[in-house]
Formats: sequence, structure tokens, C-alpha cells
Amino acid sequence: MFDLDQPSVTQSADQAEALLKAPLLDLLHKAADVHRKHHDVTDIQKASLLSIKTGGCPEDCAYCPQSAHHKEVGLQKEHFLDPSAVVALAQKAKHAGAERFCMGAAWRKVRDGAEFDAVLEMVRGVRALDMEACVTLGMLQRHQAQALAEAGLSAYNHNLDTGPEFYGEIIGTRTYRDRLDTLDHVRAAGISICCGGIIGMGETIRDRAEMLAVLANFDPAPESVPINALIPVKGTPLAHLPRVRAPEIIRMVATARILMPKARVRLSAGRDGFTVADQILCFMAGANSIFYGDALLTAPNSAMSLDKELFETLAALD
Ligand code: SAM
Ligand code: DTB
Ligand code: SF4
Repeated sequence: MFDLDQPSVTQSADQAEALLKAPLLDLLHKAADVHRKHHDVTDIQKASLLSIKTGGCPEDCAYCPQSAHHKEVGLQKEHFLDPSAVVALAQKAKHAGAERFCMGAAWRKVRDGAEFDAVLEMVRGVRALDMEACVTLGMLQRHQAQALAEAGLSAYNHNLDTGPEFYGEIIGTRTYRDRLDTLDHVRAAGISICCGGIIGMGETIRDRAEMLAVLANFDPAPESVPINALIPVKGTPLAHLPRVRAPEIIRMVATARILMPKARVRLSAGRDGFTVADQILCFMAGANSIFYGDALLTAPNSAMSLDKELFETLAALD
């Protein structure tokens, strides 16, 4: 069981804080070196997202438009989608260039039964398309992780969201420990871990450093680390917060890259406010994946036409 108080976490948090506060060009250079040593820097994975069950979630995550606690959001709730429709959308995403298909459900936790069986069918269907399959379904028990592994699931997304000290300001309905326990079950079933967080929720640099330190001290470190910039959604308690500026994401990506050299660091939600040049700096800093497609789960993503321009800018010239 992961111990939050182990001295190596404090040590990594000190290191992460120093990196997050370093002169930007020094940090960028260091991260780019680490990135090059461990990855083909031209390999930027496109992952597409789909909400398979939208809204009405009993959890109270302050950032999330899908929480039933935030009644002012006015989100259109959607019923659980049919597996054949989901696999057809995965096929479409593959055709558009996505290599990974991520399915999210606004659940507090997974319950055994017809809907979970349908998720297993979706996972099998996506894997049969020769795409990576990732799901994020909330808290999970050991036997459910096992069933997902047997269906061929590539990765389970379950974010820590922020550092342990700040966590209580954002979520009251489940603890940091609950999150770590689910991640333990995922790991025990042999599924890759996709775990990261959000910046721009009013946390300090120390909170960001602590989150990265906890992640870096998983053994092994997560294979995939999504870095989300808060999308302040009207009707949520964090709606009033300003959009995250690109340099903050660049610093977060770079520090994640240095602390977790082998992980796929994903430039995730909130990318739509960034210019092509901002995003290229994120890739320099070590990001090597984006969400691709016009929508995230409920919020808009960076438009596919802009991403086309982004990838054309990155490509070698004829
Ligand atoms: N219910 C599941 C859970 O929380 O584990 C899965 C779905 S949940 C929407 C997946 C992740 O999306 C959250 O952990 C959070 O990091 C991210 N997210 C949700 N709302 C966001 C927002 N407004 N801005 C940025 N990231 C957000
Ligand atoms: C993650 O870290 N970010 C994605 C994915 N994992 C599931 C979700 C972002 C959601 C943004 C808000 C929305 O679309 O509702
Ligand atoms: Fe529910 Fe997940 Fe949103 Fe939290 S982040 S309210 S658990 S859907």
C-alpha cells in the first residue's frame, strides 16, 4: 500500500518544486534532454475521448460539470451508450488518426452488472480494432480490475487531481486514500496506470509539486500522466477562476517529464486556449500525447482543424 508520508515523497516534492520554479529556459532544456533520451520526440500520440455515460454523478468534484451537486451547470444528462455505437465511434476516431480510445463514465464507482458487462464488451471491441483502450469509471474493486484486464484493457485512468494537502478543498465525497486503493487494484491486475491531475484550481506550486512527487514514487511510475488545465465550467464552484496560462502548463509538463522519464505525458484538457506555438513548447517540454477530436467528455476540445495545422507545423518539410 502506498505510503504518502514516505521520505522519498517529500524529497521528490522538494525537487519538483525547485524545477517548477526554475528559470523557464533552464527547465525546458533539461526536460527536452530527458525527453530525447527516452522517446522518439516525433511520436505524439492522438487519443480520442468519449463519454459513455454523461452527468448525474454523485461525487462533488468542484471542477466537474458532471457532478449532480452542481445543479446550475445545465448539462444534458445522457444514458449509458450502447457498445456497438461506441465501437463504431472508436472506428471513426481510428480513421481520423487516433491510436487510443478513452471511454469515461460519470460514476462514483463501478457496479457489477449489465452496464459493467457492456463496458467489457466495449473494451473488447476497441481492442479488436487494434487501438489502445482506456476507461475511466471511478473507483474499482480488485475483481473488476481483473475482469477489465481479461477483456484486454490497455490502461485505466484515475487521476489524483491535485496534491494531498489541497485535495480536500476540491473533493469531499472520496479520499486520496480511496484513489490510491483503486490504483493499487489496477496495478495488481496488470493494467497500465493513467494518472495525473489538473492545474489552475487555486492550488499552490507546492501542491502541484506534491502531486507529481506522489506519482513519481509509485512503483513503477504511471505509464501515462495526463496534465489537465482547468476548464472553468459555468455552474461549477470553480467557474470564476481564470484560464491557465501556457507557461504554467509548460512548467508542469516539463517537471512531470523529468520526474517520470518513461511516461507518456499527455497535454490534456484546456489546450483549446493555447496557440500552436504554446503547444509546440509543451511538446519540447516533454508532452507526447494530446486528446484529439472536437469534444472531450462534455467540454469542447481544441478543434480538429487547428490540430491539423499543429501537426503540419511539426512535420518535416517536403
Ligand atoms: N468519474 C470518473 C472519475 O472521476 O474517476 C471518470 C471521469 S472524470 C470526468 C475524469 C477526469 O477528468 C477527472 O479526474 C479530472 O481530472 C478531469 N476533469 C473533469 N472536469 C474537468 C475540468 N473542468 N477541467 C479539467 N479537467 C477536468
Ligand atoms: C483526463 O485526465 N482528462 C480527460 C480524461 N482524463 C478522461 C477528461 C477531461 C474532461 C474535461 C471536462 C469535460 O469534458 O467534461
Ligand atoms: Fe463524478 Fe468523475 Fe466528475 Fe468527479 S470527476 S464528479 S467522479 S464524473
